[in-house]
Amino acid sequence: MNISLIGVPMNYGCDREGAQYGPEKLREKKIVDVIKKYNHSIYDFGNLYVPKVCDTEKYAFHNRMKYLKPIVEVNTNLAHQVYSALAAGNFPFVIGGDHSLGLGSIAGASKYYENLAVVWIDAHGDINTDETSPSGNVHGMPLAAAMGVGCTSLTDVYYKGVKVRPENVFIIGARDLDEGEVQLAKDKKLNLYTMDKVKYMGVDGILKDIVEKLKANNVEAVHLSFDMDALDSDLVPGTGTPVTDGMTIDEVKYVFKHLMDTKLVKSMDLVELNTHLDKNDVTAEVAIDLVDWTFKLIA
Ligand code: Z70
Ligand code: MN
Ligand code: MN
Ligand code: MN
Repeated sequence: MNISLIGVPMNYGCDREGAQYGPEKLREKKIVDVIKKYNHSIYDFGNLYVPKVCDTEKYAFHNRMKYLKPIVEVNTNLAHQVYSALAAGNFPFVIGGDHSLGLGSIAGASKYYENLAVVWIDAHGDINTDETSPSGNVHGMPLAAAMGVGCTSLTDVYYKGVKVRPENVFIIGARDLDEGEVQLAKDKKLNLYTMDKVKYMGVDGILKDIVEKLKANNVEAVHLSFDMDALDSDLVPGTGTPVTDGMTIDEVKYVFKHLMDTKLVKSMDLVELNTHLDKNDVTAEVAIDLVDWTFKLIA
């Protein structure tokens, strides 16, 4: 497989120091060599340009969304990089950076694929809007925006309109949802596999459900978006908002394996590694281990 590696050194979406150094840390940990081990051709496109904006300008662009302008700019460029990579027959692998980059990666993938699904593995839903967000942090909003819900400045990134239909949205591992997110998930009938549901149905049970729905919905491609905080807080000190009662590394690997087995996964994000919060690089090492596993699975 030809892999396009795209770094997004951005922390405007989480408003926390440290998330912007994810790409640098993963390259230091030899992410390129790890992927190459499995006979992939990897093209490292480096990091996207992230404009500098002072924190005094946090709300200069919108009164309820922090750093809106640079987030939209970076994501528009990311979307086009992802689209171009797919058009060239490559697998775009986007490394963050905070999860606001989901806006761009989904927009790029959905421009290329008519009937895209998104599998979002995360302790959070990231389906807030500027109206429901308790924080104003845009990394809590990208998946709502991708469904066409929320402020047009986010929903219209790269091109106007809905990027992914709600029935094609699958959230796995959620256990820290805001009130507005619970409501939206209900209203849109999202495929929401909270941690409670994962425990109740088992990882096999939810995978069976997801694979069936991907087939029933005639899904053409899956964009896999992995937030490090899906893992249990004990495993990932180096992420902005660790949450207890999360997934184990083996559970994540098992989910990845069965998703890759569908042959539908055509693009992926790995986000929310925070190098400032990390302890002795344990979270970075976990990320590298998951990258190793992922690219061993991809034919
Ligand atoms: C909260 C919000 C979030 C990641 C925190 C938190 C969202 N729902 N996402 N950490 N990765 O502010 O919208
Ligand atoms: Mn997230
Ligand atoms: Mn999260
Ligand atoms: Mn608005």
